[in-house]
This record gives sequence, C-alpha cells and structure tokens, in this order.
Amino acid sequence: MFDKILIANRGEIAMRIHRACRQMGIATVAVHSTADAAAMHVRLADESVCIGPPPAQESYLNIPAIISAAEITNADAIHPGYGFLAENAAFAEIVEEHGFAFIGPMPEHIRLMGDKIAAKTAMRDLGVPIIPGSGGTVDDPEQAAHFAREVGYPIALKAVSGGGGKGMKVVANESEMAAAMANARAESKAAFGDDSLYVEKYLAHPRHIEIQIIADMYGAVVHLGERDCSIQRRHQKLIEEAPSPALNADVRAALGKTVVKAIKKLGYRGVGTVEFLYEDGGFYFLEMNTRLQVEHPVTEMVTGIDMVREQIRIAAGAPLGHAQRDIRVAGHSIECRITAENPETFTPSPGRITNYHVPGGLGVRVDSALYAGCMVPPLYDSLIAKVIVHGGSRNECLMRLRRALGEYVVDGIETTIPLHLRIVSETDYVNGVYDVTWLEELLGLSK
Ligand code: MV4
Repeated sequence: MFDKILIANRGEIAMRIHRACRQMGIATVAVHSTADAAAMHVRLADESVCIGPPPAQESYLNIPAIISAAEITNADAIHPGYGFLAENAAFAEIVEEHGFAFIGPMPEHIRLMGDKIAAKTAMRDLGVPIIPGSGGTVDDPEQAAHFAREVGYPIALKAVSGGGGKGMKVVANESEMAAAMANARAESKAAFGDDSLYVEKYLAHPRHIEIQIIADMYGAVVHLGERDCSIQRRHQKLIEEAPSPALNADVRAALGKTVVKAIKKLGYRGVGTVEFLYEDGGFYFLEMNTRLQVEHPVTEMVTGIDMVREQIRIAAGAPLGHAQRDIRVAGHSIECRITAENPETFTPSPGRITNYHVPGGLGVRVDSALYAGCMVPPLYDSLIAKVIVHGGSRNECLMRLRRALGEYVVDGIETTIPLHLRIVSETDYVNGVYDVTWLEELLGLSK
C-alpha cells in the first residue's frame, strides 16, 4: 500500500480524498495556488506545496509544478480528483514515467473515451446499445441527410470533440440541414478547434442514467447500480439520486450485466461511469467518464462502498474487495450540488463566508471545504458543497433533504440553496417524474 499520496485538486474533492487516505493510514500532500493558501484542504493535509498563482492554468493544471511537488515530498502516488487533470491521458503517462502511481485508469482508456466517436464504436463492438446514427463523421449536408432519412427526423448533429453538452444542434427536417451544419461546424471550430460532426437520432425527452463500475487490474469488474442525473441546467447537474425512480431491480441488473461484460472485455482498470440516455424503455450509450465523479456519494450511501478507498486499493494492486453478489442497493440517496451563484440568475457569487452552520443528523452528509471566514475565490468552479441524504425510501430522503437544506447557513455570498429547496418540493420531482428537460422548463429556460 502507498505511504503518501499527493492530491492534485482543491475544494470538497480534495477533502474527500484526504479523508479516505487518513482513514487508511496514508499521509497526504496538498497542493494549492496562492489563492488557496488558507483553504481547508491545505490545513488538513500532512504537508502542502504551493504550485503557482491563482489561474488554474498556472497551478492546478501546471503539470511540471505538480510533478515537482510529488518529488520533493517523496509521494508514492497522485490522485487527480475530478476536473483539472483527471481525464488528461498525457498527465497520467507523465505521472507514471516519473515513478509515481496514477490513481485512475490506464492512459489508453482515458484517451479512448476522450474521443466520442471512438468511444461509441468501441462500446457498440462490446455489445453496449448505442443511439443509431452515422457512426463516423459526416462531410456534407447530403451525406448527413442520407443518415437522417435512415434513422428518421429529428436528428442531432454533434461535434466529435464535443461531449459534456457543447456543440449539439437539433435538425427537424431536411430543409434545415445545410444551415444547421454550417452553424454546428462554426461553433465546434470556435470551441474545440475541430469542426468534424456526426449524426444521431434525436431523443426529445430522455433521462440521464449512468452506471458506476469498479475494475481491478486482474480482470474483476463489478457495477454499483445506477445514478439518475436528469436534474440539470445547461449541462450542469444540480441534483442526482440513486437508485433511479425510473428503473426496477430487473432492468438495473440487466443493464449492469451488459456494462460489466463490456468493461471486462475492454480490460479497463479503476472506477468508471458509463452514461446512458434512457427513453421509452431503451438505453443508449452516451459517453464514459474515466474519473471519480461529483455525484459518487449517492452510490456510496446506497452500497456502503467507499469509492475513493477502492480507487486507492486498485491503483496499489489490490484485488477488488467486493463480489457482485455481495453488492446491494439499500434504501435511497439524493445529492444537491450547492454552488456559489445567485439562485435565479446563476451569476457567480464569490466572496468571504461570514457565518457558517452545517446541517447534520441521521442520514445527512455534507461534503465541503467551507468554514466560517474562508474565501470562495472567483477563479474556480462554483461548487462549494454537496448535501447528501440517505434514507430507507425516496420519501424519507426528501423529508431529510428539506430539513437539512433549511438548516444550512452560508452567509456572505449567494448560494443555490433556495433553488434546491424549491425543486425538492415540486410535485413532479417528488413523484420522480422528470427528464433532462424538466428543470429548464420549470425555470422557463427552454428556448
Ligand atoms: C443527445 C440528446 C438527445 N438525443 N443525443 C447533451 C450532452 C451531451 N453529452 C449529450 N447530450 C444530449 N445528447 C441525442 N441523440 C440529448 C442530450 C441532452 C442531455 C443529455 C444528458 C444530460 C442532459 C442533457 C440535456 C440536454 C440534452
């Protein structure tokens, strides 16, 4: 096992990784920008190294500075968290070339899943259902229209380098094709420096459902059920839950089995999330994330499995600690992502926390690096806390969530707590009747 791990991240996820390490008797090294010198993730760590000025490009994304920090502190391994360098295959290679263990998948799998067409083709070949479409890129409107006639309108035009929501255009009929393609190409070129596009059948009201898997380096793979992440606005998730209100145990087991079989054949190692769109009883592969996710706590709460501990064990060469038959989804869990934003306009609201009170009680977990007097700097992601509840039933979660959100005091900045309180009392949300368009419709944002 590792003696010392460098945590190449900040905020709540650096805290989360530190906690797993401390519990396993592993020393931690925090890295931080000058803006985060007083941050809680730095205060808790056994050692810390300043790696640069506030802009992430010069600190949390500064690969030479992070490698140097690992060298001078004599760390054994580097955990990238999520965001920043977590899905950078070149970083994973550099970490290993310098003699440190990368706590994450092999670079080849990070690279494969970063290419949206290659990922889709690979998953299809491994027996995972995909959305019908062109398969490869489309060169001109005539070729795009050919595939569109094949799968039926409406279709989605997607950027090969897209992912995460950017660069998608919906085309309702053939007369719109040429203009939509020109538009999508220009946007994709500007956003990703690549204007290649592909065609897919468009699903109008899907749910976003993702399967969590864990694989060790000896070919053992298990799934930990699904998360429903359909409550989102502009491709930012706000609330996630496990299990999905839309699935039953048989559907879960069947999808889990398909995914485990594919991941096994792929020879994947580490934790991973296989994302699907779910509509009218059908699942369609969207993409695979090769990192620990923001929403991993809801899976931890219903399975009792510490996912960061598993990541560390797997990277150190330990076999999986759980067989599929031992994994049970017990009760229900819901997570609210609290951001430092105005709850109506979503304008960022950085600043100093003047007064702070964290909710607690049975079945309530708060993952955050906030403390009274801390600064929320303006340069990073606006996520400041995750309020996670666990209960015997979904209804028990909702009651605990309303109580916990009502108790949470974060003074000095604006937060999205009031919006979360509103959502968890909406009739459709309470009934579990929602899809990826639901929140934007509630907020009057849909086109
Ligand atoms: C789709 C879709 C409907 N049909 N593809 C948006 C993010 C990107 N990774 C995939 N996305 C979508 N792809 C087809 N063929 C609807 C979405 C989509 C969406 C997907 C997941 C979560 C939230 C979403 C919100 C709007 C649209």
